[in-house]
Amino acid sequence: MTLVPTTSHWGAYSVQVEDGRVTAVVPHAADPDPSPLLGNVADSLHHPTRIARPAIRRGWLERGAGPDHGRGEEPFVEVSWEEALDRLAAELARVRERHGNEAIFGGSYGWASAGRFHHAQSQLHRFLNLIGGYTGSRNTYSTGTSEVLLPHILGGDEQVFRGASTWPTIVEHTELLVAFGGVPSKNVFVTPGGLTRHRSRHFLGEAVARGLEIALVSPLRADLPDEVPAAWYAVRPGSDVALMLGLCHTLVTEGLVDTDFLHRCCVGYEPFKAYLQGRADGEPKSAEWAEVRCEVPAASIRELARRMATRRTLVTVTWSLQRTDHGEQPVWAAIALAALLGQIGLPGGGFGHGYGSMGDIGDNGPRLRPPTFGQGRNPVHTFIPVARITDLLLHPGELFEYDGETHVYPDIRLVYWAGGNPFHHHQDLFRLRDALGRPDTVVVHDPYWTPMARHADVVLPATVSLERDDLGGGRRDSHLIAMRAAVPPYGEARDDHAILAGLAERLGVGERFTEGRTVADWLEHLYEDWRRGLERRGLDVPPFERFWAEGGVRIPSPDQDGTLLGAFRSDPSGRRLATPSGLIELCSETIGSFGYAECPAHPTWMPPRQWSDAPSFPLHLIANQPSTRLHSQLDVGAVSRASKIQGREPLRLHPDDAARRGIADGDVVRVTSPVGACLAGARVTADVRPGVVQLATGAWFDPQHDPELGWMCVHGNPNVVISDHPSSRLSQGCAGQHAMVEVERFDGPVPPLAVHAPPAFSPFDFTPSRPGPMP
Ligand code: PGD
Repeated sequence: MTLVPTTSHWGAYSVQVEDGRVTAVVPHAADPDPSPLLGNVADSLHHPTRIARPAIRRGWLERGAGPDHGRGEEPFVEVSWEEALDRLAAELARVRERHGNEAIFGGSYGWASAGRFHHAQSQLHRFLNLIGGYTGSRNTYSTGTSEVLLPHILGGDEQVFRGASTWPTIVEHTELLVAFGGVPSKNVFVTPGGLTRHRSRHFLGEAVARGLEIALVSPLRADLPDEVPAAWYAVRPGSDVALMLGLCHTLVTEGLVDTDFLHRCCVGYEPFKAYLQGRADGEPKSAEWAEVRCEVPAASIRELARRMATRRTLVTVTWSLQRTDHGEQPVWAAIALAALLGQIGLPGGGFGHGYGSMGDIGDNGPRLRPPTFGQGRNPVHTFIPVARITDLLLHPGELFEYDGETHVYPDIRLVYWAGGNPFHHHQDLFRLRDALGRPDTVVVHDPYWTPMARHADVVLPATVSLERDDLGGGRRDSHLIAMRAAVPPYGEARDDHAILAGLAERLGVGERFTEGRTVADWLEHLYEDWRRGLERRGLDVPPFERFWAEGGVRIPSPDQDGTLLGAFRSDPSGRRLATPSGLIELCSETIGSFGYAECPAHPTWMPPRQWSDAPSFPLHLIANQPSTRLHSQLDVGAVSRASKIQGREPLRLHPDDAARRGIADGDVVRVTSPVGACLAGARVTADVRPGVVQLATGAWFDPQHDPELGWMCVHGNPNVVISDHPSSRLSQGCAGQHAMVEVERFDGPVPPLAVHAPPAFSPFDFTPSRPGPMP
């Protein structure tokens, strides 16, 4: 049996192929804990929702480019590659000439697939840069709020994202892990670009075996593996900051604060302390004060604070906590809490961000950049914070604030997306749908008829990783994998590189785009470049030919350990942080000077805006990452489909909430909020605290109209019921994690899913008399 190696965001593996079909998926030999998501690979490869041929929305062909609310509803016309690329090249030329490159939105956010060369966004950005640039996007949906906050208070984000205590250090030193958001094991399989050895669950088990105590602070027990013992603090969603402040207040009033650390390494303790004591607002942030907001008993809060002060304690916050209204606050308040304890920079102590949010956080693999494909430079400077996509399309010319500055939304005429699915990642999806009616043209490359592809005008079928040669590895990966094409491309699918090379050729930049190299030449070039870089650091890897023949290479770098803030801690004036004070900023004059009421100068409790939707919408919805797929990827795969209830995404709710509404396990339910409605399948469980429901992201958006109930997603995409409001004006980060909702049993006939089948196609008469957006 021949095994063909490859890698993915959920890990490295090999496939066995017979007659062009994958018959077995075998995890990488070095992976001690392979991802269950590997089970989605085989049957999604040739699923009917693969895009077989280039397709153009019929209305775009008939009526030409222009604002059109037919997107997402009209049939497609399948066309030849020549036809599709000629028309698209002409449309790109038209938009550039009439409106300038600023009118092209090419941010194209999304995870696409692993593979250093065939990375969809890198390919697209290189192409757009060569034709004069594009309006881009900044930051990520993952950590967009922290990415803007952390430079102000720690001088950057590297210290926490990749420089915090590694798992082996935690095993050795940490006595108490206070995990806000837990350490959800479903996420640790995933790392952008891949992680060959999944070891965090193993390390967590080892730490517990050595006596690590865990305080799980989350409304969901599943945020820590079942087998890991923990004291469960089932907070009300969105109230962690109140709990953190209650802990800080206890430390202050009971004299448990490390004043030496605060004076040596931090600024802003005094104003923060004054806030804790309620000097300005008359409300001391005591444990009793916190109890009212987070619903954890005051006595438990006090007891936890005392335990934290007497042990090596690591305070961690998952990324989901900053994906909320006022999402800066839980991160900043946790840093303040860790600073009060005086353990920042100590091995296994202080603050961590994202353990359990991503596989490589805490991993001690090599800190070496994998081979990288150059994108060039974007001559256009207009941008949006990534989660402002709908506002961008709806409000051209309007001002927006971001990180202390004011910018203008440009007038977008052409939206170009490759490797992302905004109808998965964005919020208030019916508003997004409306906004996507505004530009002249929407272009999508994707292997699948995702909801985004269905809302495009020009849809170009991309290959998946198993259909192309590439190099793969994540940013802390122990291996670089020779990803070999295992099966021929589906239908007429082409690599993103080949698609863009075809467009580049038509627009006169073909040679500059490809640099005259074939894909094989590029892979060898990127690898050899990387190899020379390693050589300069005294690290030896084999030449390309051997690497390719052997299916990959183990990167010969010692595992990394330690914490980047350790050096700062021992010499704060010599190893200044890149903050205005050179120290950790518990109070930031810079942030205060921006005057954002929703993000003041120090960590502050503010009730999440959606809480005011109660009592009409009394249940807290948590819309977190799924355990059965990566985001919306391979939603049609076996593992993802097997988890659905009557074909709907499962919604977990507490038995008391279910009983009150007459809902039984397995029922189809309707979820409503002030923003929208969706169907889901009820899963009744006591692992969710009362008053909370959980519905993972990633079920493909399936908008259908009911004559009585109006529009809803019949599949269970939670982003239909979550408002499109940023975390704050500071970061403008995605706040998609939470909403207030009501849930009721759905007694009507359950509508069939449309989105797991291809869209409608229509013939088209291409005689020259027909209009169409050709110049
Ligand atoms: P994916 O489903 O990974 O979601 O959002 P993102 O858009 O990244 O989309 C990737 C798309 O790329 C898929 O359609 C896939 O088919 C396509 N693709 C894969 N490989 C290729 C390729 O080689 N070429 C091309 N052209 N296409 C390819 C993720 C985003 O969602 C993220 S990162 C986070 S953290 C957010 N999380 C939340 C959340 O917690 N709660 C809510 N409510 N919403 C969220 N949205 C965000």
